[in-house]
Amino acid sequence: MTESINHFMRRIGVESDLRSLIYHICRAGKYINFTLRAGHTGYSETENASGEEQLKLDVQSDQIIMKELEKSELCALAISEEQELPQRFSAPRGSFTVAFDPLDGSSLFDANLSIGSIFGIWEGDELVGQTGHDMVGAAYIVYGPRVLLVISIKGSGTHELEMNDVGEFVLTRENIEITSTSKYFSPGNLRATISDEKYRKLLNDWTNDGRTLRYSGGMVPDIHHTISKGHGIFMYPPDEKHTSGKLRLAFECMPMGLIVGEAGGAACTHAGQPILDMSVSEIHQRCPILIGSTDDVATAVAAWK
Ligand code: AFP
Repeated sequence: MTESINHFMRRIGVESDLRSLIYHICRAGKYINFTLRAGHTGYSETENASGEEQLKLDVQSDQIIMKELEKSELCALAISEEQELPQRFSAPRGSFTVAFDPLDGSSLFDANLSIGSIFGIWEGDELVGQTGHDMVGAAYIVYGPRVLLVISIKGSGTHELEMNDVGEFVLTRENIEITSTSKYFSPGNLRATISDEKYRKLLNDWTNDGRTLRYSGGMVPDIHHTISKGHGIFMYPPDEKHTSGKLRLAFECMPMGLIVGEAGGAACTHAGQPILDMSVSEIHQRCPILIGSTDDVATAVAAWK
Protein backbone atom coordinates (compact mmCIF):
# COMPACT_ATOMS: atom_id res chain seq x y z
CA MET A 1 0.00 0.00 0.00
CA THR A 2 1.66 3.31 -1.04
CA GLU A 3 1.49 6.26 1.35
CA SER A 4 0.61 9.71 0.00
CA ILE A 5 2.75 12.71 0.94
CA ASN A 6 -0.10 14.23 2.95
CA HIS A 7 -0.64 11.06 4.97
CA PHE A 8 3.12 10.68 5.48
CA MET A 9 3.60 14.28 6.64
CA ARG A 10 0.65 13.96 9.01
CA ARG A 11 2.16 10.72 10.39
CA ILE A 12 5.52 12.34 11.15
CA GLY A 13 3.80 15.30 12.80
CA VAL A 14 4.19 18.09 10.25
CA GLU A 15 1.85 20.92 11.24
CA SER A 16 -1.07 21.63 8.97
CA ASP A 17 -0.08 24.94 7.39
CA LEU A 18 3.41 23.64 6.50
CA ARG A 19 1.76 20.51 5.08
CA SER A 20 -0.49 22.72 2.98
CA LEU A 21 2.42 24.82 1.72
CA ILE A 22 4.33 21.66 0.74
CA TYR A 23 1.19 20.40 -1.03
CA HIS A 24 1.30 23.52 -3.24
CA ILE A 25 5.03 23.01 -3.89
CA CYS A 26 4.22 19.45 -5.01
CA ARG A 27 1.47 20.76 -7.33
CA ALA A 28 4.02 23.16 -8.85
CA GLY A 29 6.35 20.19 -9.40
CA LYS A 30 3.58 18.30 -11.18
CA TYR A 31 2.87 21.20 -13.55
CA ILE A 32 6.60 21.81 -14.19
CA ASN A 33 7.01 18.14 -15.04
CA PHE A 34 4.13 18.36 -17.53
CA THR A 35 5.73 21.48 -19.05
CA LEU A 36 9.12 19.79 -19.38
CA ARG A 37 7.55 16.80 -21.14
CA ALA A 38 5.90 19.27 -23.57
CA GLY A 39 9.48 20.19 -24.59
CA HIS A 40 9.45 23.99 -24.99
CA THR A 41 13.22 24.41 -25.13
CA GLY A 42 14.88 27.56 -26.42
CA TYR A 43 15.86 30.90 -24.91
CA SER A 44 13.48 33.62 -23.77
CA GLU A 45 15.72 36.59 -24.74
CA THR A 46 15.77 37.66 -21.07
CA GLU A 47 18.31 37.43 -18.24
CA ASN A 48 17.88 36.49 -14.58
CA ALA A 49 19.05 38.49 -11.57
CA SER A 50 22.53 37.00 -11.95
CA GLY A 51 22.78 38.10 -15.56
CA GLU A 52 22.34 34.57 -16.95
CA GLU A 53 20.31 33.91 -20.09
CA GLN A 54 16.88 32.47 -19.27
CA LEU A 55 15.37 29.51 -21.05
CA LYS A 56 11.63 29.62 -21.69
CA LEU A 57 11.45 26.72 -19.26
CA ASP A 58 13.17 28.80 -16.54
CA VAL A 59 10.56 31.53 -16.92
CA GLN A 60 7.63 29.10 -17.12
CA SER A 61 8.80 27.12 -14.08
CA ASP A 62 9.26 30.32 -12.11
CA GLN A 63 5.72 31.43 -13.02
CA ILE A 64 4.24 28.05 -12.06
CA ILE A 65 5.85 28.09 -8.62
CA MET A 66 5.02 31.74 -7.94
CA LYS A 67 1.36 31.05 -8.82
CA GLU A 68 1.14 28.06 -6.48
CA LEU A 69 2.83 29.93 -3.63
CA GLU A 70 0.36 32.81 -4.05
CA LYS A 71 -2.60 30.41 -4.21
CA SER A 72 -1.48 28.75 -0.97
CA GLU A 73 -2.20 31.98 0.97
CA LEU A 74 0.62 30.79 3.24
CA CYS A 75 3.61 32.34 1.51
CA ALA A 76 4.24 35.95 2.54
CA LEU A 77 7.57 36.23 0.71
CA ALA A 78 8.73 34.33 -2.38
CA ILE A 79 12.31 34.71 -3.62
CA SER A 80 13.36 33.17 -6.92
CA GLU A 81 16.75 32.77 -8.56
CA GLU A 82 15.00 33.96 -11.74
CA GLN A 83 13.73 37.27 -10.32
CA GLU A 84 15.85 40.12 -8.96
CA LEU A 85 13.29 41.25 -6.40
CA PRO A 86 11.27 39.23 -3.90
CA GLN A 87 7.53 38.83 -4.42
CA ARG A 88 5.23 39.61 -1.51
CA PHE A 89 1.83 37.90 -1.31
CA SER A 90 -1.19 38.16 0.93
CA ALA A 91 -0.86 35.23 3.35
CA PRO A 92 -3.95 35.20 5.55
CA ARG A 93 -3.57 31.49 6.35
CA GLY A 94 -0.01 31.63 7.67
CA SER A 95 3.35 33.22 7.07
CA PHE A 96 6.26 31.49 5.37
CA THR A 97 9.16 32.66 3.25
CA VAL A 98 10.11 30.39 0.34
CA ALA A 99 13.41 30.78 -1.53
CA PHE A 100 13.68 28.66 -4.64
CA ASP A 101 15.58 27.82 -7.79
CA PRO A 102 12.74 26.90 -10.14
CA LEU A 103 14.75 24.89 -12.66
CA ASP A 104 18.34 24.32 -11.61
CA GLY A 105 20.53 22.92 -14.38
CA SER A 106 18.02 23.95 -17.05
CA SER A 107 20.81 24.28 -19.63
CA LEU A 108 21.17 20.47 -19.44
CA PHE A 109 17.56 19.79 -20.42
CA ASP A 110 18.10 19.93 -24.20
CA ALA A 111 20.73 17.20 -23.71
CA ASN A 112 18.00 15.13 -22.03
CA LEU A 113 19.83 15.11 -18.70
CA SER A 114 18.08 15.30 -15.33
CA ILE A 115 17.38 18.73 -13.78
CA GLY A 116 15.60 19.92 -10.68
CA SER A 117 13.76 22.49 -8.53
CA ILE A 118 15.10 23.46 -5.09
CA PHE A 119 13.11 25.00 -2.21
CA GLY A 120 14.08 26.44 1.18
CA ILE A 121 11.29 27.29 3.67
CA TRP A 122 11.51 29.72 6.60
CA GLU A 123 8.85 31.06 8.97
CA GLY A 124 7.98 34.74 8.73
CA ASP A 125 8.18 37.27 5.92
CA GLU A 126 11.85 38.16 5.75
CA LEU A 127 14.87 36.27 4.39
CA VAL A 128 17.75 38.68 4.99
CA GLY A 129 19.26 37.91 8.39
CA GLN A 130 17.93 34.34 8.48
CA THR A 131 20.39 31.46 8.88
CA GLY A 132 20.27 27.98 7.41
CA HIS A 133 19.40 26.67 10.88
CA ASP A 134 16.29 28.89 10.81
CA MET A 135 14.78 26.84 7.95
CA VAL A 136 11.72 24.80 8.91
CA GLY A 137 11.98 22.65 5.80
CA ALA A 138 13.67 22.13 2.44
CA ALA A 139 12.99 20.06 -0.65
CA TYR A 140 14.13 19.33 -4.15
CA ILE A 141 12.36 17.71 -7.07
CA VAL A 142 14.49 15.88 -9.62
CA TYR A 143 12.95 15.58 -13.10
CA GLY A 144 14.59 12.47 -14.52
CA PRO A 145 13.56 8.99 -15.71
CA ARG A 146 11.52 9.08 -12.48
CA VAL A 147 10.26 12.29 -10.90
CA LEU A 148 11.33 12.29 -7.26
CA LEU A 149 10.74 14.63 -4.34
CA VAL A 150 13.29 14.62 -1.52
CA ILE A 151 12.08 16.53 1.51
CA SER A 152 13.38 17.38 4.96
CA ILE A 153 11.37 18.87 7.80
CA LYS A 154 13.72 20.36 10.44
CA GLY A 155 14.41 17.67 13.05
CA SER A 156 12.34 15.01 11.25
CA GLY A 157 14.79 13.46 8.79
CA THR A 158 15.11 13.26 5.02
CA HIS A 159 12.67 11.29 2.90
CA GLU A 160 12.11 10.42 -0.75
CA LEU A 161 8.77 10.25 -2.60
CA GLU A 162 8.05 9.36 -6.23
CA MET A 163 5.51 10.99 -8.53
CA ASN A 164 2.99 8.37 -9.65
CA ASP A 165 1.17 8.25 -12.97
CA VAL A 166 -1.48 10.72 -11.79
CA GLY A 167 1.04 13.30 -10.60
CA GLU A 168 0.89 12.58 -6.85
CA PHE A 169 3.96 11.93 -4.69
CA VAL A 170 4.00 8.67 -2.71
CA LEU A 171 6.59 7.60 -0.14
CA THR A 172 9.49 5.47 -1.38
CA ARG A 173 12.25 5.96 1.24
CA GLU A 174 11.92 7.17 4.87
CA ASN A 175 14.74 8.48 7.08
CA ILE A 176 17.50 8.30 4.47
CA GLU A 177 21.02 8.01 5.96
CA ILE A 178 24.36 9.10 4.50
CA THR A 179 27.42 7.16 5.68
CA SER A 180 30.63 8.92 6.72
CA THR A 181 32.74 8.14 3.65
CA SER A 182 32.27 7.17 0.02
CA LYS A 183 33.76 5.62 -3.09
CA TYR A 184 32.23 8.39 -5.24
CA PHE A 185 33.04 12.07 -5.73
CA SER A 186 31.30 14.84 -7.69
CA PRO A 187 33.92 17.56 -8.34
CA GLY A 188 32.37 20.75 -9.79
CA ASN A 189 34.28 23.74 -11.18
CA LEU A 190 37.21 21.67 -12.44
CA ARG A 191 38.61 24.84 -14.06
CA ALA A 192 39.60 25.87 -10.49
CA THR A 193 42.27 23.13 -10.49
CA ILE A 194 44.28 25.20 -13.00
CA SER A 195 45.27 27.67 -10.28
CA ASP A 196 44.17 25.87 -7.10
CA GLU A 197 46.78 23.21 -6.51
CA LYS A 198 45.10 22.12 -3.23
CA TYR A 199 41.92 21.21 -5.15
CA ARG A 200 44.01 19.58 -7.87
CA LYS A 201 45.88 17.44 -5.29
CA LEU A 202 42.66 16.40 -3.53
CA LEU A 203 41.11 15.20 -6.79
CA ASN A 204 44.32 13.42 -7.80
CA ASP A 205 44.49 11.70 -4.41
CA TRP A 206 40.89 10.53 -4.62
CA THR A 207 41.35 9.39 -8.21
CA ASN A 208 44.49 7.44 -7.23
CA ASP A 209 42.50 5.91 -4.35
CA GLY A 210 40.19 4.46 -7.00
CA ARG A 211 37.16 6.70 -6.36
CA THR A 212 34.52 6.82 -9.07
CA LEU A 213 33.63 10.24 -10.51
CA ARG A 214 29.92 11.01 -10.76
CA TYR A 215 29.18 14.53 -12.17
CA SER A 216 26.43 15.65 -14.55
CA GLY A 217 26.61 19.44 -14.24
CA GLY A 218 23.26 19.54 -12.44
CA MET A 219 23.46 20.20 -8.69
CA VAL A 220 20.13 18.45 -8.00
CA PRO A 221 20.86 15.10 -9.71
CA ASP A 222 24.51 15.23 -8.56
CA ILE A 223 23.51 15.62 -4.91
CA HIS A 224 20.65 13.17 -5.42
CA HIS A 225 23.31 10.63 -6.39
CA THR A 226 24.68 10.97 -2.84
CA ILE A 227 21.17 10.76 -1.34
CA SER A 228 20.30 7.76 -3.51
CA LYS A 229 23.50 5.78 -2.86
CA GLY A 230 23.75 6.88 0.79
CA HIS A 231 27.25 8.31 0.37
CA GLY A 232 29.22 10.76 -1.80
CA ILE A 233 30.55 14.32 -1.88
CA PHE A 234 29.59 17.17 -4.21
CA MET A 235 31.98 20.11 -4.44
CA TYR A 236 31.83 23.55 -6.05
CA PRO A 237 34.84 25.59 -4.86
CA PRO A 238 35.59 29.20 -5.89
CA ASP A 239 37.99 30.34 -8.61
CA GLU A 240 39.02 33.66 -10.19
CA LYS A 241 35.77 33.79 -12.19
CA HIS A 242 33.54 32.74 -9.27
CA THR A 243 35.36 34.23 -6.25
CA SER A 244 32.46 33.27 -3.95
CA GLY A 245 31.64 30.10 -5.84
CA LYS A 246 28.80 29.84 -8.37
CA LEU A 247 25.96 28.36 -6.33
CA ARG A 248 23.50 30.56 -4.43
CA LEU A 249 23.35 30.45 -0.66
CA ALA A 250 19.61 30.92 -0.05
CA PHE A 251 18.00 28.83 -2.79
CA GLU A 252 20.63 26.16 -3.47
CA CYS A 253 23.21 25.67 -0.72
CA MET A 254 21.09 26.18 2.41
CA PRO A 255 18.20 23.90 1.29
CA MET A 256 20.65 21.21 0.19
CA GLY A 257 22.52 21.70 3.47
CA LEU A 258 19.39 20.96 5.50
CA ILE A 259 18.44 17.97 3.33
CA VAL A 260 21.90 16.37 3.54
CA GLY A 261 22.32 17.36 7.20
CA GLU A 262 19.02 15.73 8.22
CA ALA A 263 20.35 12.56 6.54
CA GLY A 264 23.53 12.63 8.65
CA GLY A 265 25.78 14.37 6.13
CA ALA A 266 27.65 17.68 6.26
CA ALA A 267 27.71 20.91 4.22
CA CYS A 268 30.28 23.69 4.50
CA THR A 269 32.38 26.08 2.47
CA HIS A 270 35.87 25.01 1.32
CA ALA A 271 37.14 27.08 4.28
CA GLY A 272 35.14 24.87 6.66
CA GLN A 273 32.28 27.27 7.52
CA PRO A 274 29.06 25.27 8.00
CA ILE A 275 26.48 26.38 5.42
CA LEU A 276 23.64 26.30 7.96
CA ASP A 277 25.57 28.63 10.30
CA MET A 278 25.66 31.29 7.58
CA SER A 279 23.08 34.07 7.43
CA VAL A 280 21.59 35.63 4.31
CA SER A 281 22.91 39.16 3.74
CA GLU A 282 21.93 39.53 0.07
CA ILE A 283 19.25 37.27 -1.42
CA HIS A 284 21.32 36.33 -4.51
CA GLN A 285 24.61 35.87 -2.72
CA ARG A 286 26.75 32.90 -3.69
CA CYS A 287 28.96 30.60 -1.66
CA PRO A 288 31.42 27.75 -2.21
CA ILE A 289 30.10 24.37 -1.11
CA LEU A 290 31.36 20.93 -0.09
CA ILE A 291 28.42 18.66 0.77
CA GLY A 292 27.94 14.96 1.50
CA SER A 293 29.58 12.26 3.64
CA THR A 294 30.96 13.81 6.81
CA ASP A 295 34.48 12.33 6.72
CA ASP A 296 34.88 13.16 3.02
CA VAL A 297 33.80 16.77 3.65
CA ALA A 298 36.31 16.97 6.53
CA THR A 299 39.05 15.53 4.29
CA ALA A 300 38.25 18.13 1.61
CA VAL A 301 38.31 21.01 4.14
CA ALA A 302 41.67 19.77 5.44
CA ALA A 303 43.01 19.72 1.87
CA TRP A 304 42.37 23.48 1.59
CA LYS A 305 44.05 24.31 4.93
P1 AFP B 1 22.63 26.15 -14.97
O1 AFP B 1 21.38 26.28 -14.12
O2 AFP B 1 23.06 27.43 -15.60
O3 AFP B 1 22.59 25.00 -15.92
O4 AFP B 1 23.82 25.82 -13.95
C1 AFP B 1 23.67 24.67 -13.15
C2 AFP B 1 24.40 24.97 -11.85
O5 AFP B 1 23.88 26.12 -11.27
C3 AFP B 1 24.31 23.77 -10.88
O6 AFP B 1 23.17 23.00 -11.06
C4 AFP B 1 25.56 22.97 -11.20
O7 AFP B 1 26.05 22.25 -10.08
C5 AFP B 1 26.55 24.06 -11.64
O8 AFP B 1 25.78 25.15 -12.14
C6 AFP B 1 27.44 23.55 -12.73
O9 AFP B 1 28.34 24.59 -13.01
P2 AFP B 1 29.42 24.37 -14.20
O10 AFP B 1 28.65 24.56 -15.44
O11 AFP B 1 30.46 25.42 -13.92
O12 AFP B 1 29.93 22.95 -14.05
